[in-house]
Amino acid sequence: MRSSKSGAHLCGAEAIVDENSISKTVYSFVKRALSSKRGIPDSVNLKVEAVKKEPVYSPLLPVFHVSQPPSEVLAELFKVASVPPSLGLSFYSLLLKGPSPTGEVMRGALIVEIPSGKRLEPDKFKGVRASCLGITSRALKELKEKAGKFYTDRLKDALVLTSKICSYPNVLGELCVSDDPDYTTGYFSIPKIGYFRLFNLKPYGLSKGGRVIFVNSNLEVPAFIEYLKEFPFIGNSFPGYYFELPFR
Ligand code: WAQ
Ligand code: MG
Repeated sequence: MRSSKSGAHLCGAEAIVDENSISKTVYSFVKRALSSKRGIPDSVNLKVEAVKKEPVYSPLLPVFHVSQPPSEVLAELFKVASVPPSLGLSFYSLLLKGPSPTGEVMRGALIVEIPSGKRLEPDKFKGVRASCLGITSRALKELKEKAGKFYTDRLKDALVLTSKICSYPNVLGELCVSDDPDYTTGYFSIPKIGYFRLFNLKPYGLSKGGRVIFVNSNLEVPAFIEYLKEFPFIGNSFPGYYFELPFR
């Protein structure tokens, strides 16, 4: 699903579900589009497609609940991911300003090459959108149990999305700031290490945000984009929800 107003992106969502859940899912996506805090859309697009490729089943990344303010940990997280902190932080600022050339929110993610800082996404207005994302009922149950009161559906969606992104060779990490004015929680995730859940990542009330995928120069962009769009990825287990950082 994606919704827009006067051509500007408002919100989007995608899921792999079984046949019995199609109507329910379509209904919930329309409801989500119409209740977005970013505004009332004048257009909602929905696409329902059969999964054509054999899905890849994979464990989700573990989640680290970061209690420190983002300003105290972001630089360290960038270092762990081999992203130069000054470059990482400059893209964080860009997300808060609106990363499209006109300062608006993009529908998809930026792809940024490290160490050059060059933007590799072919369309700088739209970015690259990942799709074909699913989670098994067993993995969802594990996630809900382990996250307990910290579980939200947003966490589920974001964790599946970034676990797919981080499974691709030559990805170094992904930074995400929601574009919803009332959702100030975001994350930085690092392949094989985890999803670092960051609170108060942006000022309350700001309708800006976005995603940056940091990659090294060995990454082949067209194949990566095809992977993000076309290859079904289904999370089938969840390692754990932790309150201490895995380093330090
Ligand atoms: N593929 C690529 N980029 C996307 C996608 C996608 N499927 N969906 C969203 N984006 C980009 C797009 O530029 C949006 O403006 C931006 O990300 C933010 O999207 O509690 O709510 O749907 O741990 O606003 C993460 C924290 C919440 C969850 C993320 O993102 C938690 C969120 P939003
Ligand atoms: Mg949003």
